[in-house]
Amino acid sequence: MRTFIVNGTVVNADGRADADIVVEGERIVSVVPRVGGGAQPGPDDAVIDASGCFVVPGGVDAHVHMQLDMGTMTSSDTFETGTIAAAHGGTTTIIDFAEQRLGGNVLAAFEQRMAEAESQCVVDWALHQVLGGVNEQALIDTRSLIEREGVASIKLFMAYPGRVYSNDGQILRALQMCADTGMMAMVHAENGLAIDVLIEQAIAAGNTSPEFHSRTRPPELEAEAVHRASVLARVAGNAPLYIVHLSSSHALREVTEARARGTNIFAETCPQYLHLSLEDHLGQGWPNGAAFVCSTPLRSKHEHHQADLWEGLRIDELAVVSTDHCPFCLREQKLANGELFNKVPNGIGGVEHRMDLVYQGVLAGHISLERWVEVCATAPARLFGLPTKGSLNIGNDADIVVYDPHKTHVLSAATHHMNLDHSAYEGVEVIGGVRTVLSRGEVIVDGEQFLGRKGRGRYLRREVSQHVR
Ligand code: DUC
Ligand code: ZN
Ligand code: ZN
Repeated sequence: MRTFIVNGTVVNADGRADADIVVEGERIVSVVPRVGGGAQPGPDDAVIDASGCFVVPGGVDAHVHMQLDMGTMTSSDTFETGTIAAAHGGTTTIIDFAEQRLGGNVLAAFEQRMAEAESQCVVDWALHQVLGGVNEQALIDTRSLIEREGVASIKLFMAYPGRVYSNDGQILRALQMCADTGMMAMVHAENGLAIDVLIEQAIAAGNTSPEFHSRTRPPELEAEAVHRASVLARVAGNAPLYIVHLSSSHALREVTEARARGTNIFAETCPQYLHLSLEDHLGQGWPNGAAFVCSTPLRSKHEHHQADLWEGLRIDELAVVSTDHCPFCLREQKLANGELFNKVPNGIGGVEHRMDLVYQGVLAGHISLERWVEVCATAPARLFGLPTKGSLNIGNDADIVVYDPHKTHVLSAATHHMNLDHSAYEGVEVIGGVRTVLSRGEVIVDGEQFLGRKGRGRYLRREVSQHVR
């Protein structure tokens, strides 16, 4: 059976057109401009009328943490609930992480994560490999994951000493492996050793409330780490480097300067840094202030970070918007370890709201419609080796979103689909919204109705980034 999506405006990263899309099985088989009459469905074909709507590629969220094991607790969305929420928000591909912990085995960590995700995802999914203990064996094993499992990216931490932290020597070795193989090195760029001193001093002074999470992670220590990572990447032979959850003007400036020097560096930001600020939880105290504890932290409204991040997206100094979706329920999880900012698990839930929140930037004139599609779908697909995702081209997977620019809704824990008892975006009004979502040709969301099935999502073996070779 074929499905025709008719009467909409098809938007890709490189332009828009009044066109109809024909889907056969799991693939897009034609995109037919309506100037020539459009596509003509037969009596047996399904027809989706997209009048008044944008027809865009399904979103690719390259940074999420479903059921992330933190030792004493696990992030609250399972792969099933998190991907259902993603689907409702127009995201049809997620990339999560397999995590090697300090002293752990990379291949065992990968197998375990595969087993957790495999039977649950409702949309297509892939994994990055976290290296939490870089050593010779870990690098040998990680290198083998490209061929074995189609894993083309790693993640390293410059924060969290004693946990997943890598020192500069370890980072250099991992980056040399990336320069050699083409694997993308994602880096959490914050100077963890300095941050730990500031945390210790804040606690000793009795400054324990939630906003001290942000105050002990100043933007200078993010920028310093971005700079150091970019230098190490160059010294390693210009390894492909991707800065995750970039949150500040200071860090963005370092990315811009590194690019000007020819560094192979890319960066993502997240909806929380575009829409929320330190002032959202200043003075809120417990428990509500804990909702905004995430790393990198939210920045002050008064320092122009948000305006700079939107501008960075517009001019492609920032390539991607991912969510870093990492939800924890407020009382049972965020507060489980007591009312101390440094004991609150880091993370905000947002996988469902990314497309809507970035679309608000189109309405505000920060970025174009095409750029919205690019940063939410096309660029992450290209950067992370998913050639059949992220654009509405003939032959690509039919991951398609019918997006209604006239819909309005209010974001709230009462209505979202994430397994999360609060929302960092509670009460935020958005214009625009998802109407219909297809994943590999199957309608999985129709209005408010979820029509997909647990386990239907497919594991995606990935290629080396299109930006590498
Ligand atoms: N970094 C992430 O990427 N996600 C959750 C917490 C963190 O520090
Ligand atoms: Zn991080
Ligand atoms: Zn993350």
